[in-house]
This record gives sequence, structure tokens and C-alpha cells, in this order.
Amino acid sequence: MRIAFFDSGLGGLTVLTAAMKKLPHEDFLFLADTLHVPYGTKAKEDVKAYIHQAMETIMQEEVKAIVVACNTATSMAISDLRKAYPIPVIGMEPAVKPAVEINRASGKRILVLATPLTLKESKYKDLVRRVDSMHIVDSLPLPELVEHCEALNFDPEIMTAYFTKKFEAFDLNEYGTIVLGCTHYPFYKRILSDLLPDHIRIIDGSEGTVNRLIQVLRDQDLLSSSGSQDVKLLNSSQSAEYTQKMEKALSLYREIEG
Ligand code: DGN
Repeated sequence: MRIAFFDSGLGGLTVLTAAMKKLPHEDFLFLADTLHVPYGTKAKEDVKAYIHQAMETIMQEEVKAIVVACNTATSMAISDLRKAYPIPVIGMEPAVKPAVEINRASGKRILVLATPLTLKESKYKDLVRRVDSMHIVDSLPLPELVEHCEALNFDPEIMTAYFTKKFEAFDLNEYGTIVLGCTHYPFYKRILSDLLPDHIRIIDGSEGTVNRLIQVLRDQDLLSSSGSQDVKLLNSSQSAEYTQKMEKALSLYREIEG
């Protein structure tokens, strides 16, 4: 049985890549909800309905666990999904907690980049309230970045100009860590690290999610020893062209990650 990953589009491939590094004997399925991408700028109730439709599609396949590889979907639906489905459902969390640990000693600030919906949700606000006792966490919504990524717009010049404009209001010398709180954003890791001052660390939530996935599979005796990293790619518009885009994006990101 496969481990399923789900996102509105290409973003979750960054989480799939992190899982593939640590789980060499599993097979995977990835569903991109291309009919409804992007989620992060849409109405909450609509997005919830899209997420449930996507989960139904996944449940028609032979899967043993589902990773909601999307911060936006996790923040608005994860507890409902856990109640609704009889297999483990693992979500994302912006890596604010590790970022606070990293910056505790230096007192440098943290900037969380995510979709407007993620940053508006109480799940995110509660997380910051819980872990940010030093009040060093700021956030910056990047509503256009998912669409740039979906268009495979990785042109360093265009994207450097985009980020430079977005960071204009921030004194980056005050910051020690940038948290990528949307699974699409790690595609821009290299461009960001070329642009940002050397002392800034860029982190994302994939590692935490993958560690949790492994722990859940182990606890429930669901780890496989016979899979071969076969990846089944699906998209809700059933577009062969989009499947090719997913293949391209996956190999590009696997190359970024080395
Ligand atoms: N990849 C999604 C996330 O992590 O929030 C964003 C998807 C979207 O549709 N905005």
C-alpha cells in the first residue's frame, strides 16, 4: 500500500522529496488538486469542501496513510480529516518552534512566509502564541508565490526582484531565520539563499512532518520493506500535461535538495 501526499498543486512535492530521502522502501501517491489551486487566497468554506473531495479521491486508491502536504489545508481541516478517515492523517506545521529554538540565544528575529489563509488561521496564531515568548516572530504573506511556482517560474532575475520588493519593509540584519510556511516555497530556497544575508537560515516544516510520518507508521506497524519508491502522480483535472509538469518539478526539486 502506498503513502499518499496531497496538496493543491506542486508544493507538496517538496514534502514528498523529504519523505523519499528517509523512506527508501515505500511506494507513494501524490494528488495535486489542480482544479482548485491556489487554496491560499480563496474562501475558507470552499477550500474545506475541496479538501474533502481530494481526500475522497485518495481513499479510492490503496493507501495506508495520508500526508496533507499543504499548510493551508492543514490549518483549516486537519482535525476534521483525522475524525473522518480511518487511516493516519499527518499534517504540516510552519517550523516556528525550531526557529525559536535556533534564535533563542541570539535574540534575532524570525520571519514566517506563508499564504494569507495560513497566517489568518487560529492554528497559526495559537502556535506563535505558544512558542514565541520572546516576541521575535513576524510574518509576511506571499499571495502570488504559489502561482509563480505553478507556472514553474524559477527565473532567478524575476524572482529575486519579486522577493526584494516583498522584503523592502524589513531590516533583514535583524533576522536570524526565515521559515517557509507553505510547501510551494522551498522551490525558491536557492534563489532566497542567494538573495538573503549569509547569517539568515532558511527552514521549512518538511522534516518535522516526515519524522512524524515515520513515527506513526512505525507505531502502527505500517512501515514497508518491499516498496521501491514508485510514485503515482495524480491531479484532479486529470491532465496529462500537468502530470508532466509534476514530473519536471519533482526532478527539479530533488536536484535542489541534492
Ligand atoms: N502548498 C500550500 C501550502 O503549503 O499552504 C499552498 C497552496 C495554495 O494553494 N495556496
